[in-house]
Order: sequence, then C-alpha cells, then structure tokens
Amino acid sequence: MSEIKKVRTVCRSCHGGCGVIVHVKDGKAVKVEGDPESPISRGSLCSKGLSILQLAYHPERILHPLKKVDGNWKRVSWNEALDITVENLNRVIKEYGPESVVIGQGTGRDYESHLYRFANLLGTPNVLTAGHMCYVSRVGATLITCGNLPVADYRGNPRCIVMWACNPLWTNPDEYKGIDFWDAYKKGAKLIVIDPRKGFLAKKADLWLQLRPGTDGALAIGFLKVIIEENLYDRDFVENYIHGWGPFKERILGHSLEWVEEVTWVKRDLIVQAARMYANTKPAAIHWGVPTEQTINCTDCTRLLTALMAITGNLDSPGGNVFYVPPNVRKVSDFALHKELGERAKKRLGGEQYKLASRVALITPKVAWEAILTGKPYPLKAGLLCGTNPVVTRANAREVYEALKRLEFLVVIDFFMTPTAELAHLFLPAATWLEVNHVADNWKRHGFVLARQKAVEIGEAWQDHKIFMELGKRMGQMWWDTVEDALDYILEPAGLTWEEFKRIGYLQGQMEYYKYREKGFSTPTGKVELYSTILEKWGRDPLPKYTEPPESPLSRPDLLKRYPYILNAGLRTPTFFHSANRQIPWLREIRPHPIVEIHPETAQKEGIEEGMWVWIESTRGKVRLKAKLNEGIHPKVVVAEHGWWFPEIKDPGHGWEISNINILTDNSHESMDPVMGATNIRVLLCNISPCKEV
Ligand SMILES: Nc1nc2c(c(=O)[nH]1)N[C@H]1C(S)=C(S)[C@@H](COP(=O)(O)OP(=O)(O)OC[C@H]3O[C@@H](n4cnc5c(=O)[nH]c(N)nc54)[C@H](O)[C@@H]3O)O[C@H]1N2
Ligand SMILES: Nc1nc2c(c(=O)[nH]1)N[C@H]1C(S)=C(S)[C@@H](COP(=O)(O)OP(=O)(O)OC[C@H]3O[C@@H](n4cnc5c(=O)[nH]c(N)nc54)[C@H](O)[C@@H]3O)O[C@H]1N2
Ligand code: SF4
Ligand SMILES: [Mo]
Repeated sequence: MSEIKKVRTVCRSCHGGCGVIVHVKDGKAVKVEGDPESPISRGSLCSKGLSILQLAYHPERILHPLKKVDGNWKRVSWNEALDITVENLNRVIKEYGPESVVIGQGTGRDYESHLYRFANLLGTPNVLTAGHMCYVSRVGATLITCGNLPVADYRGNPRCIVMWACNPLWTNPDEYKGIDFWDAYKKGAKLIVIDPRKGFLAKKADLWLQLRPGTDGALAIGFLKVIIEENLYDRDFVENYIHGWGPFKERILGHSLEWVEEVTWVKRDLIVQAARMYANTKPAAIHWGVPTEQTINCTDCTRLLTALMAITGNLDSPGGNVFYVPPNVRKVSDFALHKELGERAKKRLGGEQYKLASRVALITPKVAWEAILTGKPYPLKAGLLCGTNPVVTRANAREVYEALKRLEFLVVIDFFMTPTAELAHLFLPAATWLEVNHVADNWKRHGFVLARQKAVEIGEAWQDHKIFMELGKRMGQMWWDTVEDALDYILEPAGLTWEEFKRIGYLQGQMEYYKYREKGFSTPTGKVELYSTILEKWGRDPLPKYTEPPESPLSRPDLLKRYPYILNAGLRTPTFFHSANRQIPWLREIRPHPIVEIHPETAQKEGIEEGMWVWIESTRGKVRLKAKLNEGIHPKVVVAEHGWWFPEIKDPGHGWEISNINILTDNSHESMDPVMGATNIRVLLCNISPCKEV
C-alpha cells in the first residue's frame, strides 16, 4: 500500500491565508485538514477551503489550453497557446501600441506581483482589477491620508470593536480572519455594529446602528461631531500629528445631528451613545468592510473613518488601528517594476480624472469598456483576464458583455469555462492553490508571509505565476527561469531561499507601535492629512464630505414611484466566492438558489411569499432571484446576492442573464467616486414583484 504524504500549505479559496495540511496519496490529494500550527487560522478551515478537492478534481475543470475554432473550443498544447497569445499581442501592439492591451484580474489572488510585472514590461498602464471599489481603494485613500492602511489590531486586544460594514465570520477578508475578531469579542470587547442588515454580529452587539445603505460617510461625520463637541478626542495627537485640524473641525461642526439622523436613518441618541462608547473605551479598533468603498463616497468615507481612528489616538497604538510591520521580503510593488512603465503611465485610461486610481496603478473598468466600444480616447483591442469573471462581477453587466465580445483578441485564465471565458479566443487552465508554489499573503498588511507549497499537479494546469513568466519571456521580458527562482528573489532580503522558507512555513515582521513618533506619517506634511494636500493639488476638495448616492430616494425622488426600494446588492454567503463555486456539490447543496432578502411587510405588500421567485428591476434591466423573508432589514431595503450564473446550463451563456444582479447596477461616471472611480453597487433603486414565469 502506498504511503500518505502530508504537505503543509496555505488555502486561497478566498483572500486566503488559512493553514492547511494536504494528504496526498499516489500523487492525488485525498484529504485536507486545518493546520493547528498556522498563526493565521490556528487549525480552522471554512466550507470553501474544505471543499477544495471537489473543485480541484471537478469533472468540468479545464486541464489543458483551448482555442476557439469556428465557435468551438479545441484542445491545443501550451506551446501553441503561448504562440497564439504572443502573435496576437504583438500584432495589436504593433498597430495600436501596448496601451491597447488591457490586463485584468479580479479580487486579490496572490499573483498581482506577476500580473503587474507582465503589464509593466509589456508597456500597458491599463490594468483592470476590482481594486477601484475594493480594498485597493481603501489603501489608496489611506495612503494619501496617513501613509498606510490602518488595520484593526486584534493581537493588541481592543476593548471596543466597531464593526463598520464588515461580516468577517462569513467573509474573512483581506488582513482579517473571523476567528481573530471572535477571540477578541469573547475576551469581552464591546461591540458596535454598523450595518443595514441584522446579521449574527448585529444580534451580538452592544449597539447596532441600522443605517440606510451608502450613508456611512454621513454617520462618520455624526461620530466625529459628537467626539469633537464633547472633547473626547486626543488633544496631544491632534495638536502634533494632524494637518488641517482647523478647517476639518469647521467642516464637521457645520453639520447637525438632525441632518445626520435624517440622512442615515439612525436615531441621534444612538449615534451619540456609539460615538461616546468608541471614544471613551481604550483601545478601540474600527474593522472596516467593503460596502464603505462601493459608493460615490469611497474615498471620503475612508478618510472620515481614518479621521476617527486618528483623533481618538487609536492610530498605530496597541489594540487600535495599526500599521503592521511586514517581514523583510521583496514587496509586490518592488517585484512589479512599476517604474518600467515610465512615461506610458500617463496614458492610463481615465488617469486624468481618476487620479487616485491611477496613483495605485489601476483603471476603473468603465473606461476600458468605453475604449473598446467607442475607440476613445484610443482603442483597446486585446485583453488578458486572469481569475476574473467580469460579465457577472462588474457593474452594468450588459455593457461588460458587449465590450468583451468586441475585443479582437481575448485570453481568459481560469479553472472553469465561465460566461466571461466563453467570450475568449483562448483559454488557459490555471492551477488551484493545491498546485502552487508561492510566498503567499505578501500583498496583505497583516505582517506575515506564508509558504503556499505545491501538494499535487493536476492535468496540464499551470500556476498563474508561471503563465505570466512564460508569456513574458516569449515577449522578450526579463523573468527568471523557474517559478521557484523568482521566489528566491522575493525572499532574498530575509536571507532565505524558497526551499528554506518552505520548511519554516511563515515569516512575521517585528511589530513596533507608535512609529509616527519617530518617523512621522508618510504623507507630504508628515502628518495625518485630514486636509489633504494631494487632493488639493489635484484640484479636488481637500476635506472629506458626504455625497448623496446618485440613485437614492433622496437624490431621485422622481424614480420612487416606479422603483420604491433601495437595492443593496452584494450579500456574500459563506459558501460562494463572488461568481465562484456554483458547480461545487457540497457548496451548491447548501445554497442552491440566488437569494434576495425582503422584509416580511414588504413581501406582503408586493404579494411575495418565502421561497418564491421574484423579479427585481432597475432602470437598467430585470433579473430573478428567490425571496427570503428577513425581519432584520428595513422594509424599504432589499438585499440581494451577487455573482450568480448557472454552470449546469450548458449553452455558452451559462445563464448569465437570469439572476445576475450586476445587470441592474450602474457604472455611469456620475455615479462613481470622483477620484477613485469606485462603482456604486450598494445603493440603487429597484422594484420587486412575483415572477410567475418560472
Ligand atoms: N453587485 C455586486 N458586485 C460585486 C460585488 C458586490 O458586493 N456587489 N463585490 C465586488 C468585489 S468586492 C470584488 S473583489 C469582485 C470580484 O470579482 P472577480 O474576482 O471577477 O470574481 P470571482 O467570481 O471571485 O472570480 C472570477 C473567477 O476567478 C477564478 N479563479 C479563482 N481562483 C483563481 C486562480 O487562482 N487563478 C485563476 N486564474 N482563476 C481563479 C474563478 O474560477 C472565477 O471564475 O466582485 C465585485 N462584484
Ligand atoms: N464567502 C465569501 N467570502 C468573501 C467573499 C465572497 O464572495 N464570499 N468576497 C471577498 C471579497 S473580494 C471581499 S471585498 C470581502 C468583503 O467582505 P465584507 O467587507 O465583510 O463585505 P460584505 O460581506 O459585502 O458586507 C459586510 C456587511 O456590510 C453590510 N452592508 C451592506 N451595505 C452596507 C452599507 O452601505 N453600509 C454599512 N455600514 N454596511 C453595509 C452587509 O449587510 C454585511 O453584513 O469578502 C471577501 N470574502
Ligand atoms: S477562510 Fe478563506 S483561506 Fe480560510 S479556509 Fe476559508 S476559503 Fe480558505
Ligand atoms: Mo472584493
């Protein structure tokens, strides 16, 4: 009988990080279990991590390159696939310049270092990610405000946690694992939850603020006003480390709590109570989530929340919001060679308007669709999309679909044939995290890097890093011979090779708090810029403010008759990851249908019953989901899941138009954050009605 080999690695079925022990028999992974020694997850794994074997060995997974011939997919060798890509990219570059190639990815998947290096060496500034409205937007806004992203310091034992638009027990996003929050909560930290939906955490909270979706910026202004007026702020910090306190204070005090209550739907007493609890309990951490970024207020809201952390003296203090010190390895930005782009960076689509997006080296997707569809300001002709399914995950899905269909050449790199991949000319099969060697989590700001090591090889799938390397080399770019050679380069400053790092498993940076006392903040003034000198230079409002979302009951009363409800689109579920996992038996069994949550009163009014298919309609179209009644949301709000398509539908559309909530969302320039281009996907107007057709 053959032996079971155990390989210690790191999951990446979400943003990743949990330690896993993979059991391998005869070259096949047969079992996964949580790694009790992992500093990140301490033995825990979620449903997605646990079902990786069903994903990796799925009968529909694509395990060799495919090219489209007369509308049908035909198997080709890697050699041919790379040749086809190089030939087409070179053709387009010769005719239109490298900027006519868009390189895209979705959420952070630990290959941005390689993707960006490929794009930069190719000479295209047009990298499209989800970062315009997710995480990178938060990073960008905090970079210009306080020089780095402040992260809730669970390791420092916060005594008060403000869960501001995050649901980490389901989502484990970015730097955070739900388990860290849970441990701090169990130690008795006070909990304030700011969320329009009464989920598990809202039920546990000391205070739950059920705000109107998209009004977080106004609520933050309310908190700041209470804290300033009641002198609950840290005078020493404000005097020494804030730039623009006078005008900032004036701006905040110019608002009344009545206004805040009217805008946010949160009673002023509750706002006062919550602001006092946050400011008076030390240390206190704000744990922020992505809905704060997915509106027109993205940058301003991030800056207002940073102001709260700063003026209460919680910035970079133990148990507050801190700048973790990274291990001494080469960072994603070092590897990515952004400088190589040189003057070409100026050609970035939308770069003049969305200056903050450009500063963090990405474009908002809208400008890509426009360039493809209109040829303005110059044409986009080719695309390489890795690990993203924009037909389902980006706003205004019909426009996305039309644009991608028009590309002269599109390569998609994925595990499965998705609605986006079906539009491609070439499909390249990616390796799952079971089949990858990488210095993982290097993009995160939690102070760790982790050894994700290959447990098995499956079919002809290549890890994404290798795809970029091999393509890059064929395009004449400077890369290493092997994936592992590049990892040696990343690890070099730590004095380790990949082989040595694999054995150690992880590195942690040596934490230091209050770094600003010695070094200041990494902003132009060296202080926390509540008055932003960078925004001022760009001709923008240097002070943060609240802007009413452009399609809301307040800004579009004319639409209310036809579309009386606020659509809050983006409810995550523990089992799915955006558009992924619908074909995984264990996970789909738990949640077989797309769900929209409706208050029972609203359901009754609209003739809707639990479990019924309902139409949701906005000015941009209609889709159907199944109703689930939930008393924990406001009767004027409906909360819908995103990411739905149906792998079981075998035609090339795979049902992308049936329940895809992004057919309803908006990506007009007027609806986006003015400097980041964050798309407004959390606040729209819609109506709902029973769907009799199914
Ligand atoms: N309405 C609405 N829309 C949203 C959101 C919302 O809240 N509401 N959230 C938005 C957010 S925050 C984000 S980040 C985006 C995410 O948007 P995307 O990243 O585009 O979405 P996913 O469905 O996670 O990923 C798409 C594909 O990546 C493939 N994949 C997974 N892992 C790998 C890998 O390692 N390599 C390769 N090559 N492929 C892989 C999957 O099989 C899947 O088909 O969606 C956004 N869309
Ligand atoms: N299982 C699973 N995990 C995931 C993902 C997934 O698709 N599935 N996606 C990953 C990605 S890319 C991301 S960005 C993260 C996001 O993860 P989180 O930041 O946790 O974001 P969400 O779960 O979308 O929303 C968090 C909470 O905010 C509430 N909310 C909705 N709108 C608003 C609003 O306007 N204001 C406030 N204050 N609260 C609001 C929601 O009701 C929810 O309880 O999750 C990551 N993890
Ligand atoms: S939380 Fe994310 S990293 Fe952890 S097991 Fe689940 S999918 Fe994997
Ligand atoms: Mo995201």
